[in-house]
Amino acid sequence: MKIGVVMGSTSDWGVMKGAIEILDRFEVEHETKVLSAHRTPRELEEWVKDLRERGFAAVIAAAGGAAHLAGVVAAFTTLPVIGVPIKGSAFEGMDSLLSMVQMPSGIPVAVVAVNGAKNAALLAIEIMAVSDDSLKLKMDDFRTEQAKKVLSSTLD
Ligand code: RP5
Repeated sequence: MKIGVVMGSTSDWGVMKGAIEILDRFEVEHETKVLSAHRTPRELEEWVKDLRERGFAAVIAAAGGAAHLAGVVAAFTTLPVIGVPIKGSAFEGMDSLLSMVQMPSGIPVAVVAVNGAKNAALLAIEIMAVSDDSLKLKMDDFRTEQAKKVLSSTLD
């Protein structure tokens, strides 16, 4: 199974690299695209429509401003869609957050924090791990390692 990662602009890449790092760390296959709900709506539909048939488990969609991308992706697939609101130059990312999180009933988008690319990848992996025991073990190791870091941390 694979994870799709789509972002509205190359300007989102600086944040979205964080998701790719996590997917690589867990050795999860992924396909990354720059496609926009506004600027390339037809190409976006074309990419999304057969993701399930192509073996994808979930889609991460990142956008800033009037961030319709995740909602539009969700309109074209019944795969789980995880939205990453990107912090733009206005409103500290609140505009993107509200655009993604306030999806009308019937077409869900799971939304992580503003610029929360890493959590989006972790959530996507957790979705895959429901039916993948080796991935579940990797997630357990990740959590253990994270806890160890906290417990061994010191203050200056
Ligand atoms: C959104 O508009 C993109 O996702 C990006 O976060 C924002 C700004 O895009 P650019 O003007 O930098 O291409 O569609």
